[in-house]
Amino acid sequence: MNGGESRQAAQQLLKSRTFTPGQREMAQRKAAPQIGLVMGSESDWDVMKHAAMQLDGFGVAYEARVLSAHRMPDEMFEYAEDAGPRGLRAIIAGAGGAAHLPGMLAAKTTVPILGVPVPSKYLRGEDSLLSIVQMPAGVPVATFAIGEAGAANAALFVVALLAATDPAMARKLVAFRQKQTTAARAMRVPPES
Ligand code: RP5
Repeated sequence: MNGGESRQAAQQLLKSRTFTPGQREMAQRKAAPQIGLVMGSESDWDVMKHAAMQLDGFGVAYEARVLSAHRMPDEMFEYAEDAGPRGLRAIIAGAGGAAHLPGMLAAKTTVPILGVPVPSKYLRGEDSLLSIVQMPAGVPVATFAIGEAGAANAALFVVALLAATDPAMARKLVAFRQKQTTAARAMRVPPES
């Protein structure tokens, strides 16, 4: 069964069965990913899993896969071309070094691309950052911080995009921010304790 067929099967299952809320969320996630989470290598996962964790926390349906721009160019273009027709709302793309994956995806789709610079061995990700952020005018890639913070924030940015048309998601995002505010207000440093 290919990806399209398995999604169709999951959608059929969704229509034909009664679910508990948890089961429905799980089935919806399998049925229709809203977000693509792609990266140039499995070695990027340690960073990119921070995006996955945020998407999981907000119950956003996503698919995660390796898509190497220079080792899998044909698959990369196919993925970008199919992204819109498949209903992906955004693609978070992480890459390290000469990080052309986000820009090349952006070249082949108008689905918003969010680039995450992955730390590299010799230049600590400064190469990745400059490769991703310096897109010539006309084909944008929204670029985030190097590493885990960038991955997490790319996912949170996706949540904010979805929240614009999804009130339940908007409420979750407000609660998430409020939790951080509460935690910050409770912070104490040695002179006060
Ligand atoms: C890039 O090269 C990947 O995004 C990764 O950050 C980097 C190293 O890849 P591996 O040699 O670990 O596969 O394409």
